[in-house]
Amino acid sequence: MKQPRTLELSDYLAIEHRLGAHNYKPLDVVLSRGLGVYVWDTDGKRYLDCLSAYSAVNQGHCHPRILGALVEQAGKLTLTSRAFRNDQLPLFYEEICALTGSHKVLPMNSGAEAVESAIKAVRKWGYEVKGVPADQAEIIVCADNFHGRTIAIIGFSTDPIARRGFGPFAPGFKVIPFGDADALEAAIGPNTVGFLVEPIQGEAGVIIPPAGYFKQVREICTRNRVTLILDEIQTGLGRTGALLAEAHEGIEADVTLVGKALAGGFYPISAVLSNQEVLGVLKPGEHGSTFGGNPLACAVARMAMKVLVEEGMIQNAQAMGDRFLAGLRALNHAVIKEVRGRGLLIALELNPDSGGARKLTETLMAGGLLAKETHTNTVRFAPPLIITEAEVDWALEQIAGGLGIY
Ligand code: IF1
Repeated sequence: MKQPRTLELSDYLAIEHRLGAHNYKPLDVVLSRGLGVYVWDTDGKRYLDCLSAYSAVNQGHCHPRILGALVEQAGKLTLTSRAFRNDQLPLFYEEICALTGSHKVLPMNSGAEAVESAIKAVRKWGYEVKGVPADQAEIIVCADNFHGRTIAIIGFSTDPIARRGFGPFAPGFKVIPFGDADALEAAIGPNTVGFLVEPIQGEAGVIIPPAGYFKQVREICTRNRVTLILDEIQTGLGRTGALLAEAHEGIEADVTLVGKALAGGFYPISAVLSNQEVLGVLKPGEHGSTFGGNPLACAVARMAMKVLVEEGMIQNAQAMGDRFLAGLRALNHAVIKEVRGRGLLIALELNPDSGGARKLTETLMAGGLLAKETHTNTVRFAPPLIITEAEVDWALEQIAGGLGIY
């Protein structure tokens, strides 16, 4: 049997540098295996994963029950297109609606596709139900948003790096500050059809809104007949210690977007969750996707949702998140500017003169903990929701040690 090529770290880096587009600056670690909260590099070194693939591996790497569902379905039927029906999609619909209290589902693949699909559906709802004049629909978004990388989405990003060189952009979006309900009220006009917002701004650095903000947002949107679209692609599926982050705010969105951990890191699947009034505007032939709602994605997602609930991951995320946050706040180190978080979506913001978040992530990597900086001074900690007390305590020791170098 052909022996696997044994490459040195430098070989992997050189090939990637030579042949791959340089649209990321990853840490120089080459991973080859993952299980639970751990991943291993090609030299067999173990790391505690504190990124969870940007919250797409909430259930832990290679969860055996989800793997089993993937293997079983992959041997039966993987893709039919939506020209025909399959036996997994209706069951996925039933189970995700029961879990989230939704009444209609549009299955897509990536998070950005779910966001784009929601924009299309809400615009069409605006024209056909709310009575907005053709092509005049407006959607309000927040500064420092992150909703994906497509042209329409980066068109309303306020991050110059995400926008530079990609214009021209799509019209019909208005930007307001996050956390300011008065700004939302003032921005709404007769053609406003939706307010698209993350319950907690992830990429912006885990920005938690002021208490009561979303209660005000809910009332303003209802009163002005503006659909509240919550992007829970990163905050959803247990990440913040509740199934959906909206639960912490005591509100319900009109449209909820989920993705990432929906299939436990095994397969891209996302969904637009809403009701007949909004998703009922989509008629045959008006929207679609080759892989959207395929039986393999649906079978894997069904098991991913099942283990999330059955194995108490959501409750564990709340308990371990409280422990992680309390531990970081106890560090009380001069280099720390702020600790923010909810559940296991946590950010450590360092003071500008600290040497930078990237340096901390490189120090942590040397000690066997993988985390990612967001912008210059913030490190995000988002381990799989199955992390134990002992593993949280070990992570806190590593972080304290890493900060001690300053
Ligand atoms: C990258 C982080 C960024 C998201 C929210 C939609 C999407 C995402 C709230 C789009 C995706 C990923 C994309 C990845 C890095 C990561 C990320 F916040 F999670 F860290 F960029 F902000 N809504 N987030 O977070 O979903 O199309 O990627 O499936 O693009 O670098 P996608």
